[in-house]
Amino acid sequence: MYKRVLTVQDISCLGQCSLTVALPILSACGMQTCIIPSAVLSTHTGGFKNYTFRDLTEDIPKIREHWESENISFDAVYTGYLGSTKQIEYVEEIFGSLLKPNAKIFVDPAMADNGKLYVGFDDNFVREMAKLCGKADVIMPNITEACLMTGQEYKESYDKEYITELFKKLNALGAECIVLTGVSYDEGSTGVAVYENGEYLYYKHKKIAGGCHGTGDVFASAFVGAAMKGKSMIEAAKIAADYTLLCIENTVGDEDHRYGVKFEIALPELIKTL
Ligand code: PXL
Repeated sequence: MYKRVLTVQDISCLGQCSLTVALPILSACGMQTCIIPSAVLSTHTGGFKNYTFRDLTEDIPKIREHWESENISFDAVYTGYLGSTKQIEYVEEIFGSLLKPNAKIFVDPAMADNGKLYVGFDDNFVREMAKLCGKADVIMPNITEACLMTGQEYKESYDKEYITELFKKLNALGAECIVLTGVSYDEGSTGVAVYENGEYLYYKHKKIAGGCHGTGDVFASAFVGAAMKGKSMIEAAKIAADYTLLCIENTVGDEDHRYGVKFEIALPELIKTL
């Protein structure tokens, strides 16, 4: 049961997202967690100005080659925020060379939210990310990312038919299993919709007003950890959603903590549920 997981995403030195979230959460889930930092930023790009950005793109193939020469392989790879289409290409090389035969590929196409692309991304990046999603076993987009990758119109309010349509289009990209976050059919609730083997499943939970940065990464990391612990997709989605909710509850209203969620103090709860 001791699995080795590789996660490729940036290090935002402050801001509780990407690797500073994925590494502790996956470790807490009992995974040997190996990392490839795609870039080092002083903070994440949402809400801070003048952040530094050290691009580590050219280190990715070098790290891969070294590990190949050492016969290292992984039970799973989980990609998050990637800084360029070149990085997507290098990640595809990792899929082809560092995975055990039945390894799982999880892709979080972290590039947009609330109907908008994050700073620094363009349509070409979206196209390449859609191709990367086609190579994954499980993808974990939010509705904005799903719409951008499929060309479906982004809507703030929608029905189950709209989500089912989105699933069909994402499935046509090649993704077998889809975990769609932030699916809300009424004012007071939101949830996670899971599509697997043509089946639609939904886990509804309460919606907390205000929202916090980095919750997509918290959810995706806990989801990957739970799934690699052997939980079914919908069970893993429930565990990850409940944990993320707890992290948000611990954080909203704290004016000194505008940049991420206090996920650390909720880790014991996550561990208990696993
Ligand atoms: O949480 C996603 C994320 C990861 N990494 C960086 C980001 C963001 C979202 O804005 O800016 C650098």
